Amino acid sequence: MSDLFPSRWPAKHPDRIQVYTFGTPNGRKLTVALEEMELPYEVHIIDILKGDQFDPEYLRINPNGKIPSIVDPNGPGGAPIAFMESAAILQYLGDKSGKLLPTEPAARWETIQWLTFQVAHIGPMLGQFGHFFKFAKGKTDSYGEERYGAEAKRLLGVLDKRLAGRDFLMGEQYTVADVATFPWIRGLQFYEAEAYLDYASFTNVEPWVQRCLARPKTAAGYEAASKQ
Ligand SMILES: N[C@@H](CCC(=O)N[C@@H](CS)C(=O)NCC(=O)O)C(=O)O
Repeated sequence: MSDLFPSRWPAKHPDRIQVYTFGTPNGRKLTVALEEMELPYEVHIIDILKGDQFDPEYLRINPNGKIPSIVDPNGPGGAPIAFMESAAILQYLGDKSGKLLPTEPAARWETIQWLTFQVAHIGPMLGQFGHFFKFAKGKTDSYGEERYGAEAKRLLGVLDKRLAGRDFLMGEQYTVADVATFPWIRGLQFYEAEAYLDYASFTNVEPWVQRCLARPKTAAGYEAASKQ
């Protein structure tokens, strides 16, 4: 068995990709991708509300103390590999499976561009917005909510424009860019922020979220990040 596996979360199926995650938007991406890619995997719940992400055993595979992470016992050259950062992992899994990441160079780079847009903008800005809008309510003045709310709306506008006339971010093809992004938009329900952000006015966005979730493997993967 690979000594990369954190011993606190033993693998029942050490031959499968081990996923360390939690039921948040970032946490759901990998299980959605793994279902769609039909790669065998095993989920370990890292309870970030209880501080599991700071366990030294977990920090060995994710020095940044965040979910998600993976250990693939059968990495490049057949050697085990552990790594963090969902965009890197999604590209790795795309290459490994030959699915959700176009191989034609122009389409591949455009997909990576939208994937990067998610990790650089959608995640950090909507995450900060959710913090100030839901969790810090009454603890600060309205500055944070207004600043990140304005940026969240601007980003929803960028997505809305991109999705006009397209089924998915890359058009007809469902890719890792969709997998990374739609859980964040779905997460606005959890923040109860739809009215504040005037979400309904971004008319191309919710139909796209529904198209993603209508895919049986995506729906299964979306739930899998909260089940051990
Ligand atoms: N850029 C990272 C972001 C990961 C991230 O922010 N994860 C959050 C959950 S959505 C986390 O682990 N938070 C725990 C903490 O901040 O202590 C990725 O895409 O993997």
